[in-house]
Amino acid sequence: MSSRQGEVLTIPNAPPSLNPFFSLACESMPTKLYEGKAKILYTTDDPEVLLSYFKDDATAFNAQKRGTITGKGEVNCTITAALLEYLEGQGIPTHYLETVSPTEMRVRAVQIIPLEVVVRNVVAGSLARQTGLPVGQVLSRPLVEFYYKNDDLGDPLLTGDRLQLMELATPEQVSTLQHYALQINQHLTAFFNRCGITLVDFKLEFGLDAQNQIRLADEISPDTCRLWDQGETDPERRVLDKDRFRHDLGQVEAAYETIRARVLQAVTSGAAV
Ligand code: AIR
Repeated sequence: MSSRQGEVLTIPNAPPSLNPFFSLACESMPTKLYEGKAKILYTTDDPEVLLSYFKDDATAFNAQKRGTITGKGEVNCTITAALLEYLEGQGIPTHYLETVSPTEMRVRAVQIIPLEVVVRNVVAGSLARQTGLPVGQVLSRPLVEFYYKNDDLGDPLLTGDRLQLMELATPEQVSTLQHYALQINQHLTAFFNRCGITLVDFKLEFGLDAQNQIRLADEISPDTCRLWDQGETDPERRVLDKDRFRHDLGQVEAAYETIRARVLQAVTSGAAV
């Protein structure tokens, strides 16, 4: 196939950092392994390493609402890298290896456990809707919830018995997930407090690496956390996360940018360590 002069050559299914100039140093052609709602995973030369590309695409309510948040890929890649590195430093095993472009990071290949682990410190979202508890009520202790990661079923909340019934993880793995989730909550709550932000709730995903070790995977970003500005009391103005997109509150990009700036400031000032 000949290419016309001036035409940009792109390799279908190759990650953005390799297009339009495909690296000859790369022994095997990277291929798209999995495309999710917010990220794409590509293979690399090393079977134990994948490339995770962060998209600007935004979805909510199990993809019933779709849109784009300009620059989100870059912002979420930066925030995720900073937070996963911070958590590694606190002794939490994660899949993060290194950032290779503004929207791409190398991660350890893990087999994702099909559970969404949600931790809540303050009443909001589905907890408020399903219990009638008032939004903003501080919980006396953090709540850890397990959801079945299955888009066709709408990611249902699992009871303890259903969790056992489904055999999505062994009882030992479930208690490790619970333990990590609470530890991560302590570290992230402290981190965000130093940024003047309340960590209301968040969702985590974990996977098993080649040695069968549980590692924190996926992302930690305003897409997956509820983050409220401690300097604002107004229930709409304080929102600095994906709820701005979900509920059409406007200023979505500005909110994500605020989180990036405060997270980076905390990291560079060393306040987070
Ligand atoms: N979450 C759950 N599924 C996808 C995501 N991102 C996150 C939300 C929120 C927390 O989990 O962003 O931070 C709880 O969500 P909800 O809707 O159950 O209240």
